[in-house]
Amino acid sequence: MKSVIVALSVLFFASQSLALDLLQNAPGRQQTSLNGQWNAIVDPFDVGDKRKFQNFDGTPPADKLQEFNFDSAMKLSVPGDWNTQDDKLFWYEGSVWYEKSFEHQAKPGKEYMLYFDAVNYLASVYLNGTLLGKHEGGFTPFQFKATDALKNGKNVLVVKVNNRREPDFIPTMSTDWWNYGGITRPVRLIELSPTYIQDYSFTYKKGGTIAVSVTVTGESPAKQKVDIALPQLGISKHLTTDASGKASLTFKAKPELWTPESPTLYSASLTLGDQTLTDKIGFRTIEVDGDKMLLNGKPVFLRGIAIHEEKPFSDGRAWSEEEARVLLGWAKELGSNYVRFAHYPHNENMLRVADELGLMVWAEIPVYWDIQFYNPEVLAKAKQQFGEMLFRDKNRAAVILWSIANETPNTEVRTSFLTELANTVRTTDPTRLVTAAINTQTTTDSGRIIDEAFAGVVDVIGINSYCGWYYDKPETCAQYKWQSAYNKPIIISEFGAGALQGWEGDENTFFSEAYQLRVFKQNLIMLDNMPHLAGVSPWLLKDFRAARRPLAGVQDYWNRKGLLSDQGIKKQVWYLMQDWYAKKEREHQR
Ligand code: GCB
Repeated sequence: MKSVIVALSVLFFASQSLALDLLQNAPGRQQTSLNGQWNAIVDPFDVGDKRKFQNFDGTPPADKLQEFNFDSAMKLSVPGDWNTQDDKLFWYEGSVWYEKSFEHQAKPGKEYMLYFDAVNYLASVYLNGTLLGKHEGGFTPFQFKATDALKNGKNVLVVKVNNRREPDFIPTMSTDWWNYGGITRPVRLIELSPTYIQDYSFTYKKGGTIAVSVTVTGESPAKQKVDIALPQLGISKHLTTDASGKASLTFKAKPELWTPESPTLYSASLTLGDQTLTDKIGFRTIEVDGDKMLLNGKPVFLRGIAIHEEKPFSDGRAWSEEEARVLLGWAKELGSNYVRFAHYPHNENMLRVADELGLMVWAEIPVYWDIQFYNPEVLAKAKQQFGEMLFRDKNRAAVILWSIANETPNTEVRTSFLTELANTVRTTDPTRLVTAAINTQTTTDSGRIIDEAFAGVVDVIGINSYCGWYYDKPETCAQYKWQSAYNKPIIISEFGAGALQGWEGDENTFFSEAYQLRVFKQNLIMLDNMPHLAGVSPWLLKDFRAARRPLAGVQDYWNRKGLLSDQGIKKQVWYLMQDWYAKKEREHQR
């Protein structure tokens, strides 16, 4: 009887996996780019909604005053945040109507999908006057079928974007990063055959097997033949989809495994009729054994750096491959084998370049500080955002850690919310580790004890620790004694101090480079003595825009905790970290 009850309760409480019908590998599809200059009308009072000022199809507005006229409106670049494109919009939080016309000739028998890599935060999409759909969440992709609304000849696409903060949003009212609004990532009109490959995944399993799964969708998904090839491995397989369009296969293979030192990626192709999708796939395993993280079965120490998705040499949202190469190139130069993509899903280029450069990735959604943990709708939003990120990035070997939260309060309602989220993530992707950045330890005279229940929920414990900056003298950090109630790997997911690059001042002067250096030196002694330590990601690569950081002449609305200035200039602390990572690498090789 007992076992039956257990089985039933498991069934009852089992978290559902996050299934989505997004397109896998959007950049690799046949498409027309809708990037470029768009017309834009700033609408702080949401007059556009109420007055129905536009027919959204290019015909003149019914409003005889024609106050809302796209033709004479300002222009904004897409992709791009609006805040750094026009001084007047620097602080703006509200609605902007975007409009773009484009020519289109439908090819016989083809389907078309409008795919947005990300819009922050709410988006309503109208094509030739038809509302295709709405999306919530600022950092993940979404798509709408466009075939029926498209016309041959001129088409008018209108997107209402709103980035106003609300209590039940993720993130919520307060964050320590800039609330950049706009169509911040590419917009694609993707061309599909009536029956097409919607999704696929490649997973490597311990002992030398590769599992491939494919989902075909559209007109007739059943009994479709899909050819899979990994030519460098001499592998070519044929799959046939079942009644629901799914097919999977497991086979033996001996790929060279992906590591930071040798990030081997294999060309993969999936062919359905005359359509072929290609990708580059790395194979590796990641697991935890006691307090060690094992990459391909071997202990690995994560030498990392936290990164915000901002342009390398200025403020503004980054989105391009070129920018990803600069940001991640710096991480490599520092001696990193790992990056923490704070505090939201970064653009797909960041993941693909990390795959290529051999940087293990901590990926997270903006469950940041105190969101509405009691609100089931907010839990649903967290699952949706996680699902969209996980779906997009599941084929990236670089991603080893899914982070579900950053610095959340130690309350029962938060722990049950995050436990549910952790279970959902594990059910959806059992091949990676779940983590979170935690900052609620028990403080004693001599240090800190990691003992809260939530640390028991994650596979790897992230700890944000600001000894020497927000509390305690730097010298006390070196004396810290850390203890953990859990025999699990710990990553110091943040530590740091602010400094204005080039600012004169001695090591007792807050915001001088010398003070920042002093804080880092003492923290590195702490880290050298820390039990269970499996990695670190100091806060952070580069100074970034933050509305919470007003100090005139020093911060000027920049968070100054970068190892690099807002223009990418190295601070003294950069070289200290670089030396420490070189030392860690040598220790690890021994
Ligand atoms: C933190 C947060 C991070 C902030 C940082 C800071 O603990 O996780 O988002 O930017 O501290 O600079 O205070």
